[in-house]
Amino acid sequence: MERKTFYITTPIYYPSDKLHIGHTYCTVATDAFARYKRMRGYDVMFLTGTDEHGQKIEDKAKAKGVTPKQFVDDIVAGPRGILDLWKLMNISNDRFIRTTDDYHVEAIQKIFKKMYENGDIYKGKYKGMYCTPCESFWTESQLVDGKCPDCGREVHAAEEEAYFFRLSKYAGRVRELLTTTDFLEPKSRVNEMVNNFIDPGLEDLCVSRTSFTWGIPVDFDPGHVVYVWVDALFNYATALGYMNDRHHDFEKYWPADVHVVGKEIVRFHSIIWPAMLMSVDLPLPKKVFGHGWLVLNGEKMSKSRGNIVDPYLLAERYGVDALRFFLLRTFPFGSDGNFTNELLISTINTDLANDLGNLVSRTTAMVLKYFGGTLPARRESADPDGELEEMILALRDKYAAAMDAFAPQTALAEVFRLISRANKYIDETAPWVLAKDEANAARLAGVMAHLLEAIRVSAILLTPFMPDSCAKIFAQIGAEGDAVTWEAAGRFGALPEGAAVTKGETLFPRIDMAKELEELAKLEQAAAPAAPAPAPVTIDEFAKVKMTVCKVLACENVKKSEKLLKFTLDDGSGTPRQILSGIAKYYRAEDLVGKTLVAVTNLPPRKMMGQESNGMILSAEKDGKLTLLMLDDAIPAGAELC
Ligand code: ME8
Repeated sequence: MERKTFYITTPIYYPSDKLHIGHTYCTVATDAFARYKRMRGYDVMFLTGTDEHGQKIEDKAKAKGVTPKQFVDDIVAGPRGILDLWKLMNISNDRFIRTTDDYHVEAIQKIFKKMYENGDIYKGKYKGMYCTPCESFWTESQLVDGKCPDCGREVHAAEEEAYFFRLSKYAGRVRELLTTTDFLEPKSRVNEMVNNFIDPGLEDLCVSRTSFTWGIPVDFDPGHVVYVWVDALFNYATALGYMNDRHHDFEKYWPADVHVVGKEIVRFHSIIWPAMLMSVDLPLPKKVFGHGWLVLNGEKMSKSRGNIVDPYLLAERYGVDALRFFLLRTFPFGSDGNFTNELLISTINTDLANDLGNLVSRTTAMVLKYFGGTLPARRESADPDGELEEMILALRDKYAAAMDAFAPQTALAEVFRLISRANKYIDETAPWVLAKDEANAARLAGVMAHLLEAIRVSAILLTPFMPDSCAKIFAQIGAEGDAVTWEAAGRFGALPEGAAVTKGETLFPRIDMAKELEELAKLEQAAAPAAPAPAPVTIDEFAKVKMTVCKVLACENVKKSEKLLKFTLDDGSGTPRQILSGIAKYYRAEDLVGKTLVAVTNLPPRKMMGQESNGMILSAEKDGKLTLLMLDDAIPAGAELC
């Protein structure tokens, strides 16, 4: 019988910068889904790749003094590039497409022509606002606070002769697809698409550019290059051989079972992509799943914001499997998740070192100590074996339901419920007590067998997440062949009699949190881009700041504020000046009376904790330590700094 196919894709990544942990999240998740489906016997095609055209790449290459192709070659295939990263992260993609590959370029030209010939692409003039980083045109009404609604960055006015795709023609069919089927998930994203984009009116989409050249040329109209999103989206079809002879799997795998994409590109995948497929008369993908972002302090990671986390650094420090696991265990896939180093380390320590690692090392150590590594055939059951057995038997279906719903976090939570239960089972059955009396040998063997089964089934189900570590676990408990299949994850007692347990290396060493956080902070600081040099000020600008010598007449703490001190100052004008300053942590109010300080005295008044402050007292700060600027008491109040 022919195996059922499963075609799954990640987005194709922009090789404009090195990839960060957010990109890794998307690819690792897709990899876990692909491995899960393979384990279930599907014939899987897992595609990823790179999206190499567009103005952004052309600009960056120019700035670096290389050709766009040289630029992308380095980021895709160079040392520590995208291909290296996926190898490091143990990504099991079956194919990798680069949109600069010849076959893709030719196919896109044919597809563009096909849509032109069927009347869905026509020539017109484009006027609008363009976001270069997103390669997106926007109308004024779509902008948010005058900025790109996707990334929040500056846009600029652009006008050019261009080809348009009749997106408006497909609005009704796309709306129906989104609202009456499970095409787009999670469901919350459907409302966003319908309310924000479809119902306000879908305008035809500008699908060619003349303002730059780094793209696929429209072969029947030189000077125009194909809009990068048309070029990019069709990768999912060309990579299988659509409109080209390089590959021959289109019939076999199309339509895609799922496109896994980040939430900001759901619009392209759930509106523009199905509309273009309708235009060329191809079956639609079965699903688009829009996952959330990994954020740092609430902000999306991006190199331009300087807040990226380097997957190479993390994988090298903690191991690839621990990183893969952390990403999918910690954050619900459909929502945003806040990445912190603390969370990463505590997840590794709690789940992997304490729970899983301990279960494996305690169990294997006991089987070795009590039985020399091989359990005797005579085994006895007693409480609480039944409960553990039931949990083991029920786990596979729960896990499958979660994985089929693209909820890896839930699937992992189920596995870890069993792992915790198994650890508790050790305490309840107290094997070290049983071991004291030879008469308990059969019962002790029964306990060990239950533990080994809990480990075996857990490791099968954890394999899509941590392939290498699970292979090591199988080796330690002597599980192989039929005992480690999906089918065997649904059975109790699949570990063959006579299986040999061996002692292995520590799977997940515990990390000293405090020491590690300090180390990481140092490494991140060393890797951080140097702060840009402050913009120079002219002498005239500097002269605008009025700095006056002041004597402290009175000083007290501001009620209900831990930070603020209230100063009454003699600034030489004859009228006392009130300034509030956030230095209560560093000075006692009474110690400052009579001191000679410097204040900026031409700032506009501002209210702090309901009280007016007229200026700013100068102090010096280094490494978190703050010192007021105090002058010789001989300098009179009202003297100006110059
Ligand atoms: O969008 N958290 O490429 P891309 C989670 N070339 N996911 C993140 C993320 C984060 N912090 N940062 C990025 C493109 N991603 C297009 C795709 S497909 C035909 C063309 C995800 O390199 C992002 O959401 O900017 C997207 O799904 C993927 O990485 C690629 O982003």
